[in-house]
Amino acid sequence: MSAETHIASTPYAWPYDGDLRSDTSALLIIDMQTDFCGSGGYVDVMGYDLSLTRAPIEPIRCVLKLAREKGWTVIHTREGHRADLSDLPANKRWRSQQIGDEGPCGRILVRGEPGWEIIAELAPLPGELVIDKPGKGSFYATDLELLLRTRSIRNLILTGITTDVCVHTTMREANDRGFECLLLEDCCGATKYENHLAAIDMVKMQGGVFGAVADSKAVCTTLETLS
Ligand code: C5J
Repeated sequence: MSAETHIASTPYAWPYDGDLRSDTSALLIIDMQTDFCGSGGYVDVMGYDLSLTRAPIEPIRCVLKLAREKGWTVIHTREGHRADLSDLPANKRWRSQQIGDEGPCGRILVRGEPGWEIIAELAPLPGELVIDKPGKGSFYATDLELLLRTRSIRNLILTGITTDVCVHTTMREANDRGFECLLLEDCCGATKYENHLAAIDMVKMQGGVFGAVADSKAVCTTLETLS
């Protein structure tokens, strides 16, 4: 192997083996949909502070710009359900009662509705992979793993919302599948700031139990040097 490349991160310099290459790395942007960070969307309707889930928009934009320039695989995800809600488990429906209701941005978390769309600032470009998922994890009931394996992706940088729910679930799923994961703390956000901090902290335990944590600046500094 040629010289090792690492991103400054905690609790270890990521990736563990220094094998960071554009063709085997992917940027994952999770659920940056109006329903989670836009006015009139699901999170807004529930009364949470939108500034918390909107905070990662600009940092993600910076990383996304560079990842695109460097030819990384970029993958966007969207949480949502079929119009007839036939893929909405009864217990999720019971707990998340607004799903399927008519809201200011159309039916909440229903595929094809305005609120379900990825926000304009982070809209996928033609050719970028978009994963539609009915659950919190991006691997469950999707072809994400197949797409990653087909492209020989080894390293995954995770961004998006919310840190403690869909981002964390996806990071755990990815880690168990052997993907080397890096979470960018300023590129994600939660509906409660303390939960965001706790979710970040959990990753760093046990020598990096699910991977490592860095920020957008550290990633951009290293990406600039990659061919
Ligand atoms: C939630 C998500 N929080 N994208 N979804 O229900 O984290």
